[in-house]
Amino acid sequence: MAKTLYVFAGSVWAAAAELATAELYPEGTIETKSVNLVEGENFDPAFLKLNPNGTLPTLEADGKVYTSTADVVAYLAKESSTNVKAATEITTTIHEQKYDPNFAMALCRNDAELSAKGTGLLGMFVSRRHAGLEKYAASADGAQFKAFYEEKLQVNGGLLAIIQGKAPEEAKTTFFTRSTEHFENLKTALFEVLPGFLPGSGFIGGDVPGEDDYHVGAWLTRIGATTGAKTADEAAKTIEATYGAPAPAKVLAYWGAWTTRPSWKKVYANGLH
Ligand SMILES: N[C@@H](CCC(=O)N[C@@H](CS)C(=O)NCC(=O)O)C(=O)O
Ligand SMILES: *[C@@H]1O[C@H](CO)[C@@H](O)[C@H](O)[C@H]1NC(C)=O
Repeated sequence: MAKTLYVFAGSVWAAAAELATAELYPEGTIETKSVNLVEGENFDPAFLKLNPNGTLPTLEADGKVYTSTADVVAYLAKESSTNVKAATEITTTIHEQKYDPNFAMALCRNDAELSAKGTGLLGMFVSRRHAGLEKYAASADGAQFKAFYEEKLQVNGGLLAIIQGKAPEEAKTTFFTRSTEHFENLKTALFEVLPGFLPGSGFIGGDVPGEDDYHVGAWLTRIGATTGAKTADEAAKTIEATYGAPAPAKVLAYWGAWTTRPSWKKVYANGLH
């Protein structure tokens, strides 16, 4: 039966589902639809009716809707004709808030980072997303999601004010503190948590990726991108420069295992994200 996967080119967790799709299904088997997160299209009431959290990936299949990355990936694995190693607690770990790869992109630890990111993609993303939120919140069909919009407008508006230099000094300081903590958590993940569960070669799933690998591969690619890597080959250097130490051998081996696969090359053909 028809399956529609909702994705976006810059989305880290949609990429996990796209890696699974590219690994497990022949080209064209699964229809994908793009939901433009930059324009806040995930806040369209029509999309919120599908997924009340307004997040990607989302999968419609066989009359059901799968609304979290773990559920989408598990469904894709189960429905494929391939024997895929099921998800373990590793998937839960990599999705923990303290390792959030989206905040990895947004974090600013000081005025220099805030200024660089605020005038770059982050500033553009936060302001356009805000415009999208305001539009959908004001629409007739959006009335039923009032509480959802209010919360999103508050959080996104807070970040927008910081970027635009309109927030109270205290809000900015709190953001810098949270960012510094998050940066340290990401470093812990890369240097201690991942080496704790990664194999010396190949994948968590064995010779080929399993469910955990789709999640961890997408997470690691996003973290590589936040260190400034534009290609697979640059990541070892940019990770070392960002975190002040060479990436652990297991992380580099895992990076090599993923980035040489056709699925990874396909999903990240237009760049690491
Ligand atoms: N815990 C959720 C997180 C998914 C998520 O945060 N997706 C991002 C894209 S990578 C998203 O859709 N963000 C939309 C937003 O927060 O507005 C899951 O695993 O499905
Ligand atoms: C929305 O997100 C919350 C928190 O992550 C989760 O507990 C809930 O199950 C999600 N709802 C849907 C429909 O996915």
